[in-house]
Amino acid sequence: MDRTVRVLGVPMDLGADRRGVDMGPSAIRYGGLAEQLDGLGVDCTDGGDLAVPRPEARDPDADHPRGGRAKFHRETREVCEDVRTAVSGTIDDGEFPLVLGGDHSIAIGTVAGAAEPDESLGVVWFDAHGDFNTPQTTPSGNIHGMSLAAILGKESFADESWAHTPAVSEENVVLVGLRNLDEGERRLIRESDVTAYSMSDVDARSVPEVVEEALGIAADGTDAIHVSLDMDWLDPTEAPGVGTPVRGGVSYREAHVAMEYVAERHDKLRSMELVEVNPILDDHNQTAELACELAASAFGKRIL
Ligand code: B3U
Ligand code: MN
Ligand code: MN
Repeated sequence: MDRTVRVLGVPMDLGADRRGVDMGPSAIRYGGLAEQLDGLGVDCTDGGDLAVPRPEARDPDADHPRGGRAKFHRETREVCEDVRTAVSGTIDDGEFPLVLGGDHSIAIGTVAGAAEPDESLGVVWFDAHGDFNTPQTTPSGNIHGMSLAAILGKESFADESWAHTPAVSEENVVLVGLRNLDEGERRLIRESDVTAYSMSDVDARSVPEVVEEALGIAADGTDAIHVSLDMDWLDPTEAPGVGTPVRGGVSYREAHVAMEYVAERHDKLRSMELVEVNPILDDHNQTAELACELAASAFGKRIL
């Protein structure tokens, strides 16, 4: 890859219930991200970590101003606005933003930054969960379970300019690997124009087939694509260090093959994020190291 990668850490844990995901950026760096990319000959700079308020110092103020529940709504907006600025600034400088979470609420900022200036952006969202709850449907009030619905301006998010990204249209959004949906988000996904591949689809077909199709849908008629990789997409035997593990995820090899397909699309890939690594729940930093390996595959590492 000829572009310089700029790593941006977002130690965000306001969007999830379990503490520890704020240490994700450090764990991923410690897991060898720069070394992996250097080994590939990819230039890599580190933009450091953005500031995130500590949840203990704030009132979760769970009410969403337009109805429903969304904990730390104001703080999440502030952090996501900073993420947006950092990501769009990186792109303006001709570099590739690789964002390290943090919980998945940060994607609201990453996608907004990647979508500037006013171009169309396709999104592939690798996740066990739909992240398609809204303040109206959420069972938890946690924004990491609502981030994709926020990006698409669903329900209470409709008029929120910090969250809703009109440059992303549902026809170019693809969820891959679903196996845990709440009833309300399930309905919203089915009513929407996003494409959603559950693990049943992956079983019936194959990871290469589904991922190739997913990337094609995201790339179809768009100017660029963003890849959002929630590490709970993988099976917990491979990635135990995540806040909400769900059995029945993809294997180590399948995840690598998927990222190799992402690398094939490098001409269109504008940004990527690795989220939900929780070192407190991890086994010897295994999940963070795997995240680094997967990033290397996404940037063109091959076995032969
Ligand atoms: N769907 C649940 C749980 C959840 C979503 N994303 C994660 N967990 N990581 C919720 O709280 O919305
Ligand atoms: Mn997620
Ligand atoms: Mn998830």
